[in-house]
Amino acid sequence: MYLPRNASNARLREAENARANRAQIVKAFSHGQVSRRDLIRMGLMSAAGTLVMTNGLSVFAPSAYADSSIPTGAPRSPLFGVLPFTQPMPRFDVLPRNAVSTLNPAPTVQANTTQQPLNAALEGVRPGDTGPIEGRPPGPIWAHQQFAAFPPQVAIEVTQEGAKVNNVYNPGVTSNFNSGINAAAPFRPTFHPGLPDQSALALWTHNGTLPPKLMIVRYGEPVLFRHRNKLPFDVTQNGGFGRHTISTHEHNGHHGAENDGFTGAFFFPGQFYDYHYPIVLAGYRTINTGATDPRAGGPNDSGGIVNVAGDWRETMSTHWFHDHMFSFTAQNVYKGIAGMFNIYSSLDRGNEAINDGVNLRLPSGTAKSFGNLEYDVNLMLADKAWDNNGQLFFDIFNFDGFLGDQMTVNLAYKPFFEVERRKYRFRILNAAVSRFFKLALSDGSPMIQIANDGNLLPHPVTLTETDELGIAERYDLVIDFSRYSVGSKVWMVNLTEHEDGTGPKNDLSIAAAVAGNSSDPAVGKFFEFRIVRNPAVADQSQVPATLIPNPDLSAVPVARTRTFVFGDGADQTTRDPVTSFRGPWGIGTNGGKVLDADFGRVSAAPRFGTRETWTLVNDGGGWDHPIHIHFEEGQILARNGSANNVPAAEKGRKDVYRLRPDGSVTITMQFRDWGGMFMEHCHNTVHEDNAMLLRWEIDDNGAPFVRPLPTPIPKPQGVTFQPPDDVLPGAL
Ligand SMILES: [Cu+2]
Repeated sequence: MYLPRNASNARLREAENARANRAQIVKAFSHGQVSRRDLIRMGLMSAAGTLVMTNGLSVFAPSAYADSSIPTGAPRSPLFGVLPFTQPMPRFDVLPRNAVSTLNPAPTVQANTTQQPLNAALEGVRPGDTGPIEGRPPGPIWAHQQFAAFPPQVAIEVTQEGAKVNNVYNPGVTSNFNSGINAAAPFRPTFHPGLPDQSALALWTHNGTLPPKLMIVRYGEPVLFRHRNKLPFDVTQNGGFGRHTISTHEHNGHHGAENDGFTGAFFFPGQFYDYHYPIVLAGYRTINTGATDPRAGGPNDSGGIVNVAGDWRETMSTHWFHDHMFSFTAQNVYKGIAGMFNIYSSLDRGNEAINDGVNLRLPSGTAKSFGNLEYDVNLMLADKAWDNNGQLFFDIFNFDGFLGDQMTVNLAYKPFFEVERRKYRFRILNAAVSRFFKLALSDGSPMIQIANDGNLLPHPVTLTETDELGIAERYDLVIDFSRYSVGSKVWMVNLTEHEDGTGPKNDLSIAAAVAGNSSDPAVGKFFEFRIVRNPAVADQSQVPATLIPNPDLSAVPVARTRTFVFGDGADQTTRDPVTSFRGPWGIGTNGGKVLDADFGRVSAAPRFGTRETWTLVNDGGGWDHPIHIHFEEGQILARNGSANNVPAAEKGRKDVYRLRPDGSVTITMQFRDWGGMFMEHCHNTVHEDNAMLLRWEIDDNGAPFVRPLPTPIPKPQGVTFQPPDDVLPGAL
């Protein structure tokens, strides 16, 4: 939410007062000092959960200053004199890959329930209480599936922590591939060196530091990813928004549910949670079980391939991981708890020189056997807002969605990036809360899209403007800078204009966006490429005409079809204080009522080993909902009923499906290899949190699974289980 450029001083004051008033309510609400019921009684909130149209409070209240059609909420974030394109874009901070033996305590198949004294500042803790050191739900159902078959070979540890200086920044490349940044220098927690540092309560990140973290893995090398929650014990120590309990989702991991970051399997400050990522190809139990096809594999340490079982056409590449705390995902991700995850394979080696007939030789580098980052660049796009002190600001009472007014790349305000005259691969993540981005180069030059979401496309798509990236979508774009001369510049431009969080309002032409006249401050140039030199070694990378074809499902029967309608005006039929939430948004399943989220409700339970076809329907109202389905990559069969409506860039496997206004998407997925409870939700995380999310599960693969699964209820003293609050008719 933002004010127009020409807003009067009086209007700015009004907006700042409204922002401050809302921030007070948000704070009181997040601290538990007032309940939703209290707010309703005070006349500040409707029963549906929306803030009422009170002048001086609501972003939608009619203003005394009718100088704009754009809803206001906050004055523009102050820039403290900082100009765009004056700081280098930091490359991601690569997480160290350690021996599993370095983990203390050693990882266990079932949650480690060794007791520890609990900090009395935690909610519901009395002096003398103890609780388990690991927050994973205990027992066989939440044990690591196939742990003996896929023992971890690499350990990666990370914390969730308040902002602090980074003294161990590892960009994975030398300084000349990081725009001259001296990685040995302390890296401050700020969006720009000229802006104030973020406080430890305002910004929460992995390891508490910037830049955001990158995890590097490969097929055939299972990973144990240990998360330690070092957020404040006192729930009120949150800088006004954010929740100190965490569940880390690997988006879109093909792993057992115990590793998926289920929204109700959250853990508390002082606890750790072990996520086990076997990094297997889907179908490993039934396809290529002898691991004889070198296209199904991962890179070894000497340029060769380690074959693995599974379908090579299920190879994935660009993932991300982020908090998935029930009803607090938007706040926690916005606060900084998000990283990226590159998966290397025999096809996508991260070494452009290896010419073995399997490697696609995409832009990357040549120095290491795999995972070269010189020309393979992760970009995390996110719009942010900050208050008069420069501290992150979030408005949790805008249930349409939250928009920031300042563009960041890798959490740096409008940076520049130095490139050589050659091809680069950019793995672009839309990490916004509610904003869509349509990307172009300022001079209208072509880009080649090679991947959508976690997956390389069947064929690359050359374009001058991308589609609108939905929240959580990934677009891998190859840009060839050899067309530019040394010393020149070109900018990445956002063409999609928002007026509010409902979805894209308007797509501008490149010229109109570059002109900078949009009333949406996130439109226009936000990222500068500086072409600084010729490559020292000739560009050996390629973009083959065929990348990864889709798995052939023609012989797999469709066991079930289901329909999910995403809309507002949702009902809630349960009252569980932990699992059930109220909000305007919801999902209707198979013709039933549109329901608010309850992670204790089972909405669908596909049979293990089957294929289903799901149709996701937008209930209308001009909204766009980017729907994420956990666990299995899907293929889009049709948009609005026809395969002809599926654009080329959506013809690969996907995990986020934009519904588009009044649209529907028909997808097909297989449910195999792993079990447990997963989710389906809108990835406009404000919609997700309020409460457009449902639980589905694979629960019929025999012991330890039971049908339906018991719901975990996390407490600092340990996770208990209760029967589902609800099982929708036809779910099982
Ligand atoms: Cu939505």
